[in-house]
Amino acid sequence: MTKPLGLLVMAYGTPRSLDEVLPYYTDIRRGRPPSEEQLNDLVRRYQAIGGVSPLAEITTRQAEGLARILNEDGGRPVQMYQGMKHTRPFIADAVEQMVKDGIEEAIGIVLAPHYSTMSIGTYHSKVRETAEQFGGPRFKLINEWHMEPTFLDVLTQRVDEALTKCANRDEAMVVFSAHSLPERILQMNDPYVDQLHESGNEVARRLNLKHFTFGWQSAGRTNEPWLGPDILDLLRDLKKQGFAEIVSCSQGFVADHLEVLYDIDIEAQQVAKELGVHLVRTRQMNDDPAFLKALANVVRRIEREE
Ligand code: FEC
Repeated sequence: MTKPLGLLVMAYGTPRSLDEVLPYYTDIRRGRPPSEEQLNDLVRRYQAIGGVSPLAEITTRQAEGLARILNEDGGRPVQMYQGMKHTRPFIADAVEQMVKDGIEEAIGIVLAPHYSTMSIGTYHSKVRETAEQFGGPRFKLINEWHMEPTFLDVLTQRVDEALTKCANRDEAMVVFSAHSLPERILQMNDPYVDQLHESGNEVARRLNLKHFTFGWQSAGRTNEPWLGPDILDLLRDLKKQGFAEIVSCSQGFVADHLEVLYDIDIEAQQVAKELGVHLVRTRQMNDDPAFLKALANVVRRIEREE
């Protein structure tokens, strides 16, 4: 019998209660605890979205749904493991468990579409480091999947659906956004910005959009410059340009979580309200079967590659 293929599904991770916010935030900051003010601000944001983020639960549904599709498509069976970047089960825990279970070959996919050395690259370093430490498994790691045609089908449908909520869809502006990163990635030949443009441009082409642009959201609270324009400034600028309806497509994320439920649904909506702008957000992918099928296509394709 063929041995199952290990499937490591990786995601950001989220605190499961407000008590876990401090260790989580400390991990994000690579071991440096946040100041009391920073911690209180983050706790306040979690409280504003109901106390905890739905991310953990959604990640589990996505990972289980993806594994189910792969185990029913007639291809090599998979054994799925979840590995989080900043909470338990950590990526290292998952890799260690794979070794204990005798998994020899595995594929790793991160639940984020675009590659940056500072995002997907750091998940991959952790996988490689731990696989080396435990002597396996042999991994094929997926760098990016933002141009997978079936993923773009769902993304296009989501933007189209949001546009139907606008009074005048032809005059609405679509803003494609992703998590901001420190501007220094621009000196590192990093593909992140180009990839965000590639998938956004393709959706715009498919929908024949008259008005679309790119912005950045959720920048970190550090002293160095981050990629801009920030989505809040962009909203103000677009209002000045005369746009009364704006669709926000957070295409860098695939789940409802803090960066969407707070940064867009609360913070950006507040700015839109002050400006008198109608802001419509596209629905996130979550566990939409069409989205999970798109991920399954990506996994099978990389499996076939030499
Ligand atoms: O719902 C939740 O609880 C978790 C939401 C969440 C997601 C997420 C995704 C990404 N991040 C990325 C980069 C950075 C960089 C820093 C940074 C900081 C935070 C903080 C929180 C947070 N991130 Fe995050 N991120 C999420 C949550 N992120 C909370 C800390 C407080 C704050 O700044 O708001 C800055 C680190 C530093 O201080 O040095 C950089 C990127 C993604 C998208 C790719 C991915 O999902 O991995 C890139 C979801």
